[in-house]
Amino acid sequence: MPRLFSLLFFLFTTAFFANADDGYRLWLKYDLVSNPALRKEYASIARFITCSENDPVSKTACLELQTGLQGLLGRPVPIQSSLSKPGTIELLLLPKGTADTDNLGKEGFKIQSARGRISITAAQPAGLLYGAFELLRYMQTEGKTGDLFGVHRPRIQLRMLNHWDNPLGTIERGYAGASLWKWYELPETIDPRYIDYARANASIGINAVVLNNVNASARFLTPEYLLKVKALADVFRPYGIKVFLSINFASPKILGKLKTSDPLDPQVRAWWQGKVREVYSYVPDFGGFLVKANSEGEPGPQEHGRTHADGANMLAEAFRPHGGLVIWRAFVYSPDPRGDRFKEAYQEFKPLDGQFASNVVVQVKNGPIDFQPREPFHPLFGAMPKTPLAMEFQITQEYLGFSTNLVYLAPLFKECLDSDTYARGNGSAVARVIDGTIHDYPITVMAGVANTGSDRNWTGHPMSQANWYAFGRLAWDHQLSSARIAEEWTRMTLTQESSAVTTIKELLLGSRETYVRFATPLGLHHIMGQGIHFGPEPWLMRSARPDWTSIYYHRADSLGLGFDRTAQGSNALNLYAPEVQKQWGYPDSCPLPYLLWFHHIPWDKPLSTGRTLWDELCVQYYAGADEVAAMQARWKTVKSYVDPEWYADVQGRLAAQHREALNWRDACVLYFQTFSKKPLPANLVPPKRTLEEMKRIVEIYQLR
Ligand code: GCV
Repeated sequence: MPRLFSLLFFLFTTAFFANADDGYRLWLKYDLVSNPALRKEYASIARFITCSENDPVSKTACLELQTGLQGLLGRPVPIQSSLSKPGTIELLLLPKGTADTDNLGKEGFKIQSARGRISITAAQPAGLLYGAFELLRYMQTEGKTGDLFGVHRPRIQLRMLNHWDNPLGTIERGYAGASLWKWYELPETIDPRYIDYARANASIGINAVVLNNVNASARFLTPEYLLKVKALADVFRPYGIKVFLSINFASPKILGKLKTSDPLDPQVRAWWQGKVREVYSYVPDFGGFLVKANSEGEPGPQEHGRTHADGANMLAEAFRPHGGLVIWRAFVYSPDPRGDRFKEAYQEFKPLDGQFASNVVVQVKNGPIDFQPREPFHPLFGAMPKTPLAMEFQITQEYLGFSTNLVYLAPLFKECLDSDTYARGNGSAVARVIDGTIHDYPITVMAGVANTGSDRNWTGHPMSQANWYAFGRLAWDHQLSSARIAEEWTRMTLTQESSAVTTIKELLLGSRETYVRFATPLGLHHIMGQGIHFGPEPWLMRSARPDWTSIYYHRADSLGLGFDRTAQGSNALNLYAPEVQKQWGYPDSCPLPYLLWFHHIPWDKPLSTGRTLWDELCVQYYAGADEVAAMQARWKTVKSYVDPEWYADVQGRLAAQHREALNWRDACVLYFQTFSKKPLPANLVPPKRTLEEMKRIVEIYQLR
């Protein structure tokens, strides 16, 4: 293993630095510190690195620190094994059982400076790894984004990427090329990119990955594929990353040739126990299973008359001897035309609170529908005190313009994390629910559906790297602000020039709201192109299921627009605490961003802006499209401060985004006008295209 590791490290460093700035190096560029005074200062504190620990993760920490410092300082920084002259950075594990080690936990670290030396201390090797990256981040951002010295600890235990990668190399909802995992080449060939991926994750604290799609193929549990999974786990382990798999609940039938996959059947239980034992024989530190069951056609316990808890607990029993977890998804909804999809996960899972085994976590999407550009927080976050709930965010931009749109997602993540559930009174923010503060959850998890792929720049849109980065940083510390994360990322990735940093930061920070404005303003949701989930299709009225159409959600008619979820409508509001109901329950006081999520509003109703609903809707659509034009103009101002390849790539994508924003604007304004029957506000120039033309443009995306 050590040999393999050195070889991989060599391959990675050569691959990582092969090209100038095609985006491959992500935020780990380690270019020379441009400010000479700072470079001198850093050089004086980083003349040597002392590493006396011998385990693989500590060794990674030392090598990463060395690689980073050499780049930043422009000269070699030798690693030595004994202590410790002035100018040394020392990585040290503390003796077990002291107050300090208890305080630092498994992954925390402390950075101190004394007698001309900097020490990074931790109770366990992962802490040294995260400490090394923290020190590097400090230097990469020229000390402008946060304090270095002191104790740092993650707020969430499992900070996890969920890959929706399929066995044949495609990625469900992936917009950055093919899967990173070359299943047919594994385990014999280890693509050096695997290690680049691992180090990027480690640098932002991600410590777990689910390798395959939740719409899972059973083949990942065969011995042939477990060997491949083992090969990846071996690469990721020195970076502190555990591997998980998504499973197909019908595997006992598919692979075991049993007559049933009923979770209460003794043979099925024995099959899973044997299978889990087998998985651990390949990957001794395997993390566990992620399960999508009885959702969108995936098999699950309900086919056998059993509950989600029966299914999850059966798997949990198989994991108990090995210390693994079952992460059971709450993304379920039935095709009831009279129901409200908003309520369905709540109705299925709330009654099961308290029935799950202690090694089960229920993973809940941030909102009740499906990763829309804006959603209210999922009502389950306020309703499961006895069941550890994991957060599931989507980093890949399924509903946010794929990889042609610049949309920085930290504000979307923060909006949900900061929402108060009132589960235990005032101050019960979603973040404090999932980090265990409110209900003392013993296990805490934040997952993000990955946006990585085989594109050279990893994420398709180069600026979407910021979303991978922001997810990791927020999973480590959800108290960080979107602005700070944007500044860190910009300084590490694009430029140190302060006016350009400010401009790029502002571009990032405003981008999500701009997308909401030109696509789904005022609380509209799920009116995008059918199936592909790209572009507008508000007129969609027929689909395989009613809750896959647009009219199910916007409910436009001659009277008004929006989904009435009050007591007069579906009463979904009732799933929230009374304080939340009070915020959103009345059309006159409901904040405009959530208005049409909860209310059917007459076209003529004056809103808090002083405009009627119809006028406000038009103003938002037009403002959103104009804002994209403004983003293009602002990007131009940073031209001389960012790499030319990046500049041109982002410029092209912003132009495409502007075209798409105009499509959203014209399609939605013209379509909703067929209900409102009103002219546009006087200061807006009506679309030059007709509704029929817009329908044809959008239909093109649906053609095979
Ligand atoms: C993996 C949405 C997506 C599906 C995805 C599903 C899920 O419906 O469109 O592609 O399937 O969510 O999260 O399971």
